Parts: sequence; structure tokens; C-alpha cells
Amino acid sequence: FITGETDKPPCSSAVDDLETPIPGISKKPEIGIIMGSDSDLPVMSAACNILNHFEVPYEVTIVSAHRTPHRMSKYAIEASERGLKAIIAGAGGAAHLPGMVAAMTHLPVIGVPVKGSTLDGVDSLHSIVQMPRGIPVATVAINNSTNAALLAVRILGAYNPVYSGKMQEFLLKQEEEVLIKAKKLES
Ligand code: RP5
Repeated sequence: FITGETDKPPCSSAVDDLETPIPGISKKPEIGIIMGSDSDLPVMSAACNILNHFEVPYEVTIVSAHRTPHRMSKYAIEASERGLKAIIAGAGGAAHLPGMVAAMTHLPVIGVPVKGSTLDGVDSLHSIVQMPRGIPVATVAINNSTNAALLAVRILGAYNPVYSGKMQEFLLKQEEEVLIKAKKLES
């Protein structure tokens, strides 16, 4: 997958670069970020930034439901045995990737509707959110891969206190930042 290559791509895991391991965090990817096309990367890179911020090991690659259906099946079927704990899947237009991956794995799948050049991303949103009963995809807002990554960190935090601790810190900091802005506005 892209992250392992020598010339560093735009979305590369910060955990890979750490010389000293972080206690409680493995270097093995725990989150898979996939997208239907390299044209989704500008949107999906925000998810990489969040996972880097939380020092979550992840992998990132292109998997297309329509152009590489066999690769998609292999990715989804092998994801759990390779150690992934959740998958973030971004796609635009006829965005079947998150749903099809969810159909072939028991892992949580978070779908990111990517806004294409027409229909404002509502097509992607509807394609991802309208899953049949039994096969859930947690769908975030159009182009909001930030929230997809934050949700993935919360999923990891449910069983790893390192991540839940980092999430609590993040929320406190976020709240503080808003309060500072509010005070500025009031003064
Ligand atoms: C989807 O089609 C991709 O996820 C992308 O958002 C959209 C357009 O792909 P390109 O034609 O830009 O490769 O499969």
C-alpha cells in the first residue's frame, strides 16, 4: 500500500517516522483509509492529518468499487486479519465503495461522500447513506473526512485508553479555543 513506499506520498503515517515507539500504540496500521480515485485525495488528506495528530497508525490507498472490483473484495476480506480495526472509505458520484466494503467485512466502515464536479456531492451522500438494513455504514457529512477520522479515533478509544485519553484532551482543547473566541467577541 502507498504508505510503505520510499518516496513519501502526501498522506503518510506520522507513526511510521517515530524512532521511539509510543507506549500502548503499535506501528501496525489500525485504520485503513481508502478512496475511489486519486482525485479524492485532497478531500481525504484531512483524515490523514487527524490520524497523524492522534498518532494513529494507518494505511492509505486507492480502491475503486467499479474500476478495481477484485482489489476491493480482497482489501475488504483481508482487512480484519491484517489487523485493521476500522475502515474509512471515501468516494464520489456513484459512491458504492463504502457500502460494498461494509458488505465484505465485519469491521466498522465510515463513509465519506466526496463532492464531485456535478450534483454538489448529494449524489455521493445518498449513495453512501442509503444502506439496506443489516449492512451499516457510518456516514459523515459531504467532504468531511476530518469527522471520519475523529470517529475512527473514538472507535479505537473504546478499547485503547491511549486513544480515549487523547480524544478527551482534544475535546477540552477544542472547547477552550471556542471559549477564547467567544470572550474576544464579547470584549
Ligand atoms: C469515484 O468517482 C471516485 O471516488 C471519485 O470521487 C469519482 C471520480 O473519479 P475520477 O474520474 O476523478 O477518477 O469512483
